[in-house]
Amino acid sequence: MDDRPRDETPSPAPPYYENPLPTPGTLPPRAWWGASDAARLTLNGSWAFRLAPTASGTGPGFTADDPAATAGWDRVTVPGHWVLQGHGAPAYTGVAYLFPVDPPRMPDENPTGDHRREFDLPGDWPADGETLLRFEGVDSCARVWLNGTELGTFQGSRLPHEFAVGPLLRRRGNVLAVRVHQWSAGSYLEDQDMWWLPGIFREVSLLHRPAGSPADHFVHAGYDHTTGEGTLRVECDVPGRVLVPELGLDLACGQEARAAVEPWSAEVPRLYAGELVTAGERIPLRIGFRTVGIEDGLLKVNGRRVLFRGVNRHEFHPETGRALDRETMRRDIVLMKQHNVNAVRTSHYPPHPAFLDLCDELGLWVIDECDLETHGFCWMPDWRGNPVADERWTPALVDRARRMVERDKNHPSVLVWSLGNECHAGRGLSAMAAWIRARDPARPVHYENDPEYPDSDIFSRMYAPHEEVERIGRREEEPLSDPERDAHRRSLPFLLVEYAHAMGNGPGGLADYQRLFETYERCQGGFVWEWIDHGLLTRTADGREYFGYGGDFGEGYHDGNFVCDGLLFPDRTPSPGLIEYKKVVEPVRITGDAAQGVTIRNGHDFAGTSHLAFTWAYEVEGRRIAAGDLAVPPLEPGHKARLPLPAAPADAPPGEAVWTVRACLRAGTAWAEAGHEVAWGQWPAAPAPAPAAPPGPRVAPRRDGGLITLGPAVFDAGRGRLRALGGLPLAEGPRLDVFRAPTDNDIGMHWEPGTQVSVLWERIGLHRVRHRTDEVRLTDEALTVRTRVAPDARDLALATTYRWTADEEGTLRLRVAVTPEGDWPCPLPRLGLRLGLPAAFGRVSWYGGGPGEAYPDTRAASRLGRYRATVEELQTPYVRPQENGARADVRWAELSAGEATLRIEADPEPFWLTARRWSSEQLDAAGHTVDLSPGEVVWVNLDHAQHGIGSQSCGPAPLPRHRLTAAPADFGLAFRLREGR
Ligand code: IPT
Repeated sequence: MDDRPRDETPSPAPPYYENPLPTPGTLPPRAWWGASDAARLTLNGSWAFRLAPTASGTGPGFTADDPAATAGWDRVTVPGHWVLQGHGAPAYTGVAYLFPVDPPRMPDENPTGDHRREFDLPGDWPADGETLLRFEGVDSCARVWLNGTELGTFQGSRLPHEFAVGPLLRRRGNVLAVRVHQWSAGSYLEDQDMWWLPGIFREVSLLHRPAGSPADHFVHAGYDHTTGEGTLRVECDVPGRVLVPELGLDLACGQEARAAVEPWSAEVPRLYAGELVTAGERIPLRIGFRTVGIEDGLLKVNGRRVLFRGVNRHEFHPETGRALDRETMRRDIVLMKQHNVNAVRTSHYPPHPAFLDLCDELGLWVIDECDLETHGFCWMPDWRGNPVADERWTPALVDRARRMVERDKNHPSVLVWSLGNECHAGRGLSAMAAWIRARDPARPVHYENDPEYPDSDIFSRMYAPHEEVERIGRREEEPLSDPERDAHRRSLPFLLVEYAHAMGNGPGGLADYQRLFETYERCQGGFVWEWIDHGLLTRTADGREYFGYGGDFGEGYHDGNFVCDGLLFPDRTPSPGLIEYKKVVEPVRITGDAAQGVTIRNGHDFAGTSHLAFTWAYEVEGRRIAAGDLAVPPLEPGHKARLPLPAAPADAPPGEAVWTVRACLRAGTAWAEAGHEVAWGQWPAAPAPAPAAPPGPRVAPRRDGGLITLGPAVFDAGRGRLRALGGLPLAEGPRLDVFRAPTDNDIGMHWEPGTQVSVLWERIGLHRVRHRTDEVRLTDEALTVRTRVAPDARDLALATTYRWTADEEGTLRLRVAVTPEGDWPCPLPRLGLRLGLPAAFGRVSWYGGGPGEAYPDTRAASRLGRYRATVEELQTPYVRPQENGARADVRWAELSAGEATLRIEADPEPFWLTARRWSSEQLDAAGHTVDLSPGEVVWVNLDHAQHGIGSQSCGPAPLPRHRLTAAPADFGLAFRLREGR
């Protein structure tokens, strides 16, 4: 028993890393500016480093200039994370804290990295003025010494911190020592769904502040859409002048000027170069005139409702984690612009400040989000202990809001401040919102996670199903119990701040959401979750590369591949999801029909169409027969035009004909070359042609010992399975297949409504169905094989009849009839045939949907054409292997090996084509891409139907019309083997 007199032993003050209060010592936050004429010195580079298991560190002091202080230390690169440089390991959890929840305390195990760097000042470093030491981002808590003197400590990983260091600096031999703790009180505020990655992961620099230079400045640049005038006022703490030569402006700080300007928008990111001239420093300004606000229940920029075609972006690189170089930041924005993305939410922390410069320059709407998430408290009753509801944390929360707003306030791209993510509700959030509104009344505030939205100017939801979004669009959402709160929420514009969870194959249902955004003005679009898979580049023992996810780094507790849910693969190759998104959100809609010509609708909010060149093409069976330019009159935003198309070419060959009209950039931009395709439309040029000529005279099947021959085909007589076609032995003859390697969306999340289909598939045993042959019947016309396909332990079955016929030209035809028996409790993954070809059949060409993968609710980008690919190229390398690679609407496909070609034709229903060098079961068993290796067989799936993809890995299941319900079905295919080219 503890019998110490409690009253007499005051509990010791918490160590700084467990103290949630912002520490004195750092300077007040201020705007970030990339360049000025004041001197700077980067301290990035190679630093001495040692890792200790606890917060007290190990070994002798390292803070002063003892040359032996770092004897035996290792080195790390700053910016960087030590766990990605051979010290300790990264760890991934989605919601859970990786330490016991007892705020603000931390366990003894608190990996602590001592960093030390020596430096000299450049010879011309000014002797006057002040010098600041600036950290752009340290995860999660730092204690800093310069030349043996402690400067202070700080928390707030994705936020800048500065110290005044002038008097401590020496010309030569400075020693900067930084102790970084992985865990701190601040970690309770940083429970974002991402890798836990400690370290000095953004720049460290010395900034000279000349006498008479400003501590801060605030550019206010508005736009009055009724007059076309911009207003400009720059606040500054020292006297100075603001010059904008292009506008002939020369005004004093604090003074307001008006001038006719071109406004800034994400679509037309017009920036004016200016300069803030003070006695001590000239600071370049990049001024974008724009006004944002909520008006008539809508979020408007420059007087117009805007539609967000957004993505949630984490900062991520597969080798350097959250330490990103400028090229990578630019690459992200270029890829976004090329894929018609116009908005970014900086989930869930302010990005590297240079990213926002690039958003200003290249044009993206930004929701800048504070470095705040306390999601892990959701597992305590009523979110007990949640820091946002505990006023001891309020100063830390306001400090974070302040550091974000002050740093980023001068970016025209930043439209909205977001308080943070997934913190539920609490007064701390209100304190943040109040501080922000007082400091910057010119931008709306967003917060999603309090259902009553007391602090938000936007009604915002994540992963809401389509029907809920539609209800909100109609302003018919379920009322809140408090009428005042309800009235407030009802008055707000609506955003899906996260939707369409892009984990693995998917997301499905994008086009169905987009229809709602384009129907209901209150629904102002959304932000796909998320931009990039956070897979870490990893190697097998024998050196093969793959992307690792949760659990691959020895973590005891982890959330697996939930960290790989982006539109880009970790190496920044676009996934099919991004290609689909590009099509779904294209800012120009091109539709048409054979009779009426083409309709072009400009869906931009600000831009006209004169930057686009339109072309038409007339294609027959995927071959271009005629093409030309289409003169489209300039269209204002929201306007449309209907235009005639030329007469169909008289000499066109017979066959299926389509019009394809494309809109491409006329001239190169900062993010794409001239000719880059922005939008397209395609439609039949004539009613579908009559079905092909009826098959020629049929040949009769013959029984020949244990075999049956039918024209070019040989079957085994016992089971009626196709063995060979025209001399080509099949590894496996076509038979019914309803299994697919569950996608992440099939596996789903237990908290989502509706049962996860993969669980049902597994329970039923769809991955190991049995085939029973009930009858093999020969008639003069056909070979008919009646079978029953059924899983073990159930009375469910698919009665399946194969009817084979052949004609004298050597074409083998198959008609399949499927009738479900029993009560199927789940949709079928797929319904079609699987066959196995020898491994040499590695080249594929097809006429159908392409070039990329498509499924019933991810097929907007699939365009009818003639395509070719190798079997390898048909694979989509999802970080966790799963069903992938289907091509939609296939009319015919040819698989070739040397001189031999197997042609498969729709007869008449188009089919889904999939080919891979492993079976669906092998695909299912693989955990990583390196677990798959080519076998002796090319497995081909020819599907009559596929189940939709949906977004149930965090969101709704496929919509009912994309479900593949077990029901009677009937489909046909024709096969022919050709030797020689
Ligand atoms: C939502 C989070 O905001 C986001 O950070 C990420 O975790 C995403 O989900 C899923 O990948 S929260 C969700 C559990 C509703």
